[in-house]
This record gives sequence, structure tokens and C-alpha cells, in this order.
Amino acid sequence: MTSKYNEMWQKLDLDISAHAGLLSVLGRFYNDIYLSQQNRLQGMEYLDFVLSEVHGLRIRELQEARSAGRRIIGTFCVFVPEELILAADAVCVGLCAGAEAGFEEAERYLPRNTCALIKSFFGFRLAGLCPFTNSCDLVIGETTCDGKKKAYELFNEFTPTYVMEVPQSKRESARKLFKSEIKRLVAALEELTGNRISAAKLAGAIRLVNRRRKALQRLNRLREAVPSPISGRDALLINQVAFYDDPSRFTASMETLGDELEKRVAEGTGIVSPGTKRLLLSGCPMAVPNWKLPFVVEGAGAVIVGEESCIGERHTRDPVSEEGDTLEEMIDHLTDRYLRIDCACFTPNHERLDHITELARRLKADGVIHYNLQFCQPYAIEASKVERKLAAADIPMLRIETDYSMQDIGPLKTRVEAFVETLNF
Ligand code: BJ8
Repeated sequence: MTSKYNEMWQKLDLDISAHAGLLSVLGRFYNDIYLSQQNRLQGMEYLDFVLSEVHGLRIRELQEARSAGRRIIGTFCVFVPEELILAADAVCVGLCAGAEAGFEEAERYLPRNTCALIKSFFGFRLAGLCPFTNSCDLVIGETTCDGKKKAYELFNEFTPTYVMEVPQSKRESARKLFKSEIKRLVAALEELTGNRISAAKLAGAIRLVNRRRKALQRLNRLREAVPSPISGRDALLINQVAFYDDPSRFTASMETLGDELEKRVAEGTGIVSPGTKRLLLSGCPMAVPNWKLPFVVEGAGAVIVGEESCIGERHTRDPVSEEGDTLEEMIDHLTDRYLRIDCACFTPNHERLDHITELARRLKADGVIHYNLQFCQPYAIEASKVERKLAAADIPMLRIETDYSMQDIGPLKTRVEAFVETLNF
């Protein structure tokens, strides 16, 4: 790939050869974690292709869209309503934040004890490793956790960054604030793109994003089957790619994959044997290419059947109401839908506890692994409540706190294996 896309990277002011090391490590991981799986769904070939061209064809598509006058907008959080970006005829891409890359550069600006996800998006940008970020005309950040909201101030020095205010509670006054923030974003997008967000455009964008949610919800529902028809690794990859692939093309591929999965479930075929322990992952998002924990968990002989996370259920769970004809009504629907997100940055956040329990039961999970990135306080503190809620429902939980490095892979394996072992009794 290196020589094929040299010129394209140069246009983005990037040196592709600086990326070669990271790409070859990723290629090796991908081979070990993904391509080595037996009995994989045929539809996963599309995902393999998209991932193999993540820094090639997809970037070319973005450049072509830019040349055609469309703006490219990057995001890091599921609070940013993608529907508005699409309605402004811009392209929305979720940016990489899942690898230990450029941390040395990032630590020149950020404290060492910053969550790996924040260090990663900073590091990718500063070390010149992310063609997605360099393709962006604007990044839309949000005031969720303190680390992110302060990091965006600095990030703005390198890439134009707009910050959307997300309230900390769900009171009526908070809803008003969030609705006004959605309107402020509408105005900012119209100014950036020169396109008006009309009711007709927004209705079309709502339908498009809902269709993708529906296709992903269908895949997630099919994972209720015993034995599980798809590995957690593959499901995570699907949820990760959903953020940066073209939404129409991706949705069509996921609908085909859903048909294949449905057939498998009807035949009673699984990716694992029926007695395999089923686990739900819950907690911090696993941004691409963070595949570490699923690799460890499934290597320990269990199967992941769901992700209570923003790269998973929280991203796809709630559709936006398609009722109403006016822009005002649609903005109300967007406000309500996005405020249903149960991120740990909210207080109180009872809904998340109920969702985890309900999800674990529906997926027939034998246990839950609560995943925490080191230095992420919202999820670390909320983990105590999650643990108590699950204990009351008689669902075992294991707390894992880690980062993106591979240094703790041995102890992680030992802890996960021991947890899976206890589920047999
Ligand atoms: S809606 S989970 S995507 S904020 S892991 S950076 S919280 S210190 S990512 Fe998130 Fe939006 Fe919430 Fe979802 Fe901070 Fe924690 Fe790091 Fe995090």
C-alpha cells in the first residue's frame, strides 16, 4: 500500500513511510486476531476489505468528496448528531483513538496520567499518523468528561475544533441547553458548508442513520442465539467500522451479513460450541483498532455476546423518531434521542444500570466484564454501582482496568481465565 498511496498522503501533509511500522504491527494483529478465526461469516470479507483499505481507498473517497466541494467532519463521541452533518451534505467520520501511537508527542501537552483514548487521538494527530484527522475540515468535540473537554482546547491548536456542550444531567433545564446546542451546531454546519439544513434533508439523514442502526440492532439481536453465531471480535469490528465507512454502503453490507447470520441461527450453527461461556462487555468504548480485551477474552475460551458501550449497543440502541415534518420537530426528536445516551458522564445515570442488567439477561450472558480505561474516572467510579446492581441480579462481574499497551496481557489473561473458570461452578 505504501507506494500506491504515497502521493495521496503527501497531499494531506503526511509521510506514509512514518506509518509503515504501525501498519505492519496492525497487519500482524489483524491476522492473529481476525483472519485466524475458524468458521467465520462470509460477509466479514467486506469488513476485512474495508479495514485493509482504511488508509487507502477510504481516504481517497474523502479526498474526492472534498474536491467535489463537500466538507469532512470528524467526531470522537456518539453525542454528536451525525444526522445534522449528513443533512448539511458533509461527510462524517469517527476518528481513530484506539492505539498506543504518538504517546510521546501527546505527553508534551497532556499529563502522563491521561486516559489512553485521549492520548491516542492527540498522538495520532501530533505524530502525523492519521490521514482521517488530516482530511478533516473540522472536528466536533463535546463537553463530556473533563479530560476530553480540556484536551479539545489544545487539539484546536492543530485541527479546527468545535466543541458542543453536553449537559451533565437530564433535567428539563439540561434538555433546553442541549436543544439550544443542537441549534447552535445547525448554524455552525450551515456556515461551514454553505448548505442549508432543510427539513427534507434532515428527514433523509434521519432515515439513513436509522437504517444503519436497524441493521446493527438486528445483528446484535441475533447474538441472543445459543450457540452464538458470530465472535465478539467480529461484532466489535463491525461496530468500529460503522463510524467511518460510507453509511449507505456499510448498511447494505450489514443487511446482507444479517441474512447470513439469520440463516446460521436457523440452522443452529455457531462460531463456538453451545456450552461456551457467554460474556457481556460493559464500560469504556473500544475505538478502532483497540481489539486487546476481546482477543484475551475469546482466547480464554469464552465468547463475547454483547457490548454495553458506545462502540456497540449505546450507539445503535435508540432510533430517532421519524415523525413530524418541520425542522423544529426533528430537532426535538434529535434532542430526545441523544439525551437517552447513558454515558457515565451523566449524574445520576440509573438508566445504564438497568440497561446492563436487561442486556445481560436478554443475551443469556453468564457474566459481565466491566472494562475501564486507566484514568477514566466516570466509568471507574460508576463500576461500583454496576457491580452491586449485577450482584443483586445474580450476575457475576469482573472489573478490568487497562490501557492500550500490551505489557499487561499476561496478567489480564490469567484474570480472565480464572473468571471464566468460576462461571463453570
Ligand atoms: S458518550 S463514553 S464516546 S464520552 S474513556 S475519553 S469518558 S476518560 S469516551 Fe465516551 Fe462519548 Fe461518553 Fe461514549 Fe473520557 Fe473515559 Fe477516556 Fe472516554
